[in-house]
Amino acid sequence: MSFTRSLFLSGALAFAGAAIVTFAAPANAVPLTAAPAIFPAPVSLRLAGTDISLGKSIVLVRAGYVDAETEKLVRQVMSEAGVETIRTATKLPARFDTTYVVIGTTDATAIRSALARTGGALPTETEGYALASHADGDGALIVLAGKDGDGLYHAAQTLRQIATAGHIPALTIADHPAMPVRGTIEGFYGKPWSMAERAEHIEFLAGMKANTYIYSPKDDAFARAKWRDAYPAETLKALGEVVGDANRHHVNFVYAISPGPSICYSDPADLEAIRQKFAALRGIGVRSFYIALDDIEYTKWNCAADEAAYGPSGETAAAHAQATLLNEVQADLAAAGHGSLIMVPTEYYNVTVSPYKTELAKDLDPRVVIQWTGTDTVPSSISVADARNATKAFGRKTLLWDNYPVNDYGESAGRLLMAPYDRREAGLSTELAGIVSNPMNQEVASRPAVMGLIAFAWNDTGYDAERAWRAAARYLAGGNPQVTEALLTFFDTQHLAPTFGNQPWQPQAPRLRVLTNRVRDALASGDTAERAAALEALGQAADDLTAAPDLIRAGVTVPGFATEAQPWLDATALWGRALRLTVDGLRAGDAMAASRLFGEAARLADEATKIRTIPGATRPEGPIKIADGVLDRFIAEAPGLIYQPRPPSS
Ligand code: 14T
Repeated sequence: MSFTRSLFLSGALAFAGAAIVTFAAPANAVPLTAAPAIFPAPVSLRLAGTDISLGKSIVLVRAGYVDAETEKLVRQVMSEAGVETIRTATKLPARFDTTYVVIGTTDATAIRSALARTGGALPTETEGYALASHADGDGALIVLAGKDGDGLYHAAQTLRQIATAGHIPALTIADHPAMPVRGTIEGFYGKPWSMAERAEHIEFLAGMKANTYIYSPKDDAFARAKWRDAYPAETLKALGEVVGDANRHHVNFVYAISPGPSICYSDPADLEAIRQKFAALRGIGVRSFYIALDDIEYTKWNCAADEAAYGPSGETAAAHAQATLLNEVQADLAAAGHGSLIMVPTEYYNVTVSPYKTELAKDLDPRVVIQWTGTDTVPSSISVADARNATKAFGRKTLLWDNYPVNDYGESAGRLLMAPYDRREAGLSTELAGIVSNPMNQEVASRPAVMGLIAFAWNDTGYDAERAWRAAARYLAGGNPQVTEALLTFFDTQHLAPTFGNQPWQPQAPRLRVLTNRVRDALASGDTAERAAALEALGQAADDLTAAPDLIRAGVTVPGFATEAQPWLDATALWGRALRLTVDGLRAGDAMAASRLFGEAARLADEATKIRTIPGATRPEGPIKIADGVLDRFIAEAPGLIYQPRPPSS
């Protein structure tokens, strides 16, 4: 994935929701440099003069331990920026005659003194980093200082986003994540992602400074339906490659098993089966583990032995049995030097205090991390108060399982969920251990929502939903403004975010709704100038819709998007044409022409509604929905919005 500043977000479209952006160059002495586009928005960024010219040859100084992937990334960024020769040195000269890039963690003396020469402050937070660059003598000094190895890797990712051909801006960045856990949980029903999609996704996560990928596809039989069975050797090998990618890219690969549908909690053989499964995954490099107990029966035991061990079945007894099992596994992990076990409980979908939650909170080893999804499985918002209630109910800070943009439930049939990541309250970082998104069956199409979530988890108080959404469109478009606009036009038709009820939490097609309603009002007002203007604007939107699919197919630089979205793109072009005919019908001079145009529009709309999801690609399948409730209604109602005298009968 190539992802340099010039490709990602063009310099003029700065995405710097940073606390400080100062322009240190004196006015009218030199042209002002714009703050570079960094995603997620860093905690603080200060420009320190005009851009630094890198030159053809630079010197790299490694201070202390630097992992291979981080160094590789720094070298790659430099060569993409036009650097031809990279020499290495162990210390800095007194005077610079060329560009020096110093990389390391703050435990190394050399990084501390290099950072001091730039005036940058030492990072102190976990995963934090400082990136400072300035011209010095006849050369330049660029320092990437990580609080730890992860922080240093994030610094290298930022370097990638600020480098342009031959230059990087002179600046000082101090940055760290607000939440310790940020990423995704492949936790949906339906066709699991392929190993190649997982590898691409993990690289994407790393580029956005996310740090967690949880493997929990509901339809991996070896993780759920047949959880006791060992993976075939070739599956394990393929998974191992993904795990290796994740480890190299500073993304924690968490393996989840879902024994709930058939487990006998008190059977030592079942505990042993979990240990065996985890041991096999440890063998391919997994270091973090998870037990999922969602979507299972918890008022009936799966075996008679549990009744003998834990008493009559019921919520409280289930919580006790689950906690007993999980505590054993947590103890194993601690003994093996691994971190916390993560779990999702059977009651994950609200924060109401209940017998089950109270028992779980009481019995479960405090090291075990608990997930929940909000005040519903798919909630319409998540507040700090909700998270505080979760902390109380589960007896510890929780890890939010955010069911957006997942599209595996009935209400999401025929939809891609492409609205901004929104309605999560700033301040959640004070109450949550982190957030992971449950994405769509469509990996690339999930990225705009996931990017929003990651930006929020990195810097919740500086998060701007609309801005992150545009940055995501720009990212998919490889920085091309026309393709970015085509994507935003398309996203508007996939803006509806359903809940499990009939009230969506994000509205459908807000842009098109404004334009169609303006036409309705203009027709009713009888104001001819306004009528013409409103129809002109809607006609333009129709043409934009018609053109968007081809622009997207030709211009989106992340492979996979056009394939995943294919039926939606096909349907969008038809709806665009239907809307254009409708607008022309409303503008037609005579009734015959109008009714012919409306008839043709209805035919195209009908053709569009027949397009279905790609068989096997999604759960559930069904007709593709495009700006439903807005476009279809307007096209159907248009003939009734103007009076059409009957064409003379012949
Ligand atoms: F464990 C959870 F946090 C969770 O959300 N579990 C599932 C999840 O795998 C699925 O992708 C998501 C969205 O459909 O919701 C949960 O699955 C359900 C929940 C229901 F209430 C599936 C059907 C339901 F009726």
